[in-house]
Amino acid sequence: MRRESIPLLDFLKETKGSILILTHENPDGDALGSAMGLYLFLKKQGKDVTVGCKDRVPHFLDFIPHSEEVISIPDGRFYDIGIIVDSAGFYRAGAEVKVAKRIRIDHHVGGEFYGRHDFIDPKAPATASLVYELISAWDESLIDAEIATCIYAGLATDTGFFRYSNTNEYTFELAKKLVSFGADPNYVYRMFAERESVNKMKLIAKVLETLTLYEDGLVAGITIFDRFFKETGTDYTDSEGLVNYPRSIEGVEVAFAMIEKPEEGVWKVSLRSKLNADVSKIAERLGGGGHKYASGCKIKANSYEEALDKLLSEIRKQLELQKILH
Ligand SMILES: [Mn+2]
Repeated sequence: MRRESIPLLDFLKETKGSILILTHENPDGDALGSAMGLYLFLKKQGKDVTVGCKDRVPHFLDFIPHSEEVISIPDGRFYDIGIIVDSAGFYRAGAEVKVAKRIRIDHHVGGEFYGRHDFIDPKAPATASLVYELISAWDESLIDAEIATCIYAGLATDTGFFRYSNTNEYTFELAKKLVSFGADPNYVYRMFAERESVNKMKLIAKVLETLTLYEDGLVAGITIFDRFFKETGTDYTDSEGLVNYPRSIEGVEVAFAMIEKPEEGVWKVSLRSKLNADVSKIAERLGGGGHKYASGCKIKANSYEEALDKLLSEIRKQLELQKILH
């Protein structure tokens, strides 16, 4: 992508302040890859930089170079600058942090804006691609194999390993550059996708039992009850990506996964669209957000049935608005 200038670049070059890079809670590959790529690069530039996350690094992302250096927030320390990546706002960190200046690097539509140093482009295939733009415009020669691996992990996971609709000529151009800097596509894929536990397979079996179709097969959903984790010896992080099962069914336009979070008293919902439906609109009406093809929200309800009803009626409304459902 061609840009006139990136105000954040000049700001970071100048600053001598302490920097805290944050990901959203329950980080995915793009959030952690973006944060770690930026962190490693800023360290090489001699900046005072820390990277933090509310949750521990999940097993499927622990291959990301130096991810063991991620600190747990809130940490009580005061930072001059806070940079949150791959998030619609600082609220997505899921914990209070003390920062004097807030900055956002992201590719979500909408969200909170903190000023001219935000670096946001909803057309970017991943937040990691924005981090790449920033650091390559600064000093491409500092991009080593570890930094390239972080960025590649973000790009590959957010594009479904180059299968989703955000995969285009630019995505491959960037991937090519990252491979030339030392990222290994097969390594990243094996580490991310082929280190599942037997317990996770047992979880998938239970979850697929809940698979239900609605609206004559245009909508498909799965439910992950909290007891499933206990029964199979898995945890919340094992629910990542399961929404792709209902999405993969022929004729399905909107897929969802409802995940019970009893400690928060909510149902966490992941929404996916295959072709035309804009699931970000559904998530926004339920207090969440995201992209046209991938969004999420949390639904507070007194029962599972009530949460499901709320969700299904918003999905139906969106399909009607877009004339996908008549
Ligand atoms: Mn992302």
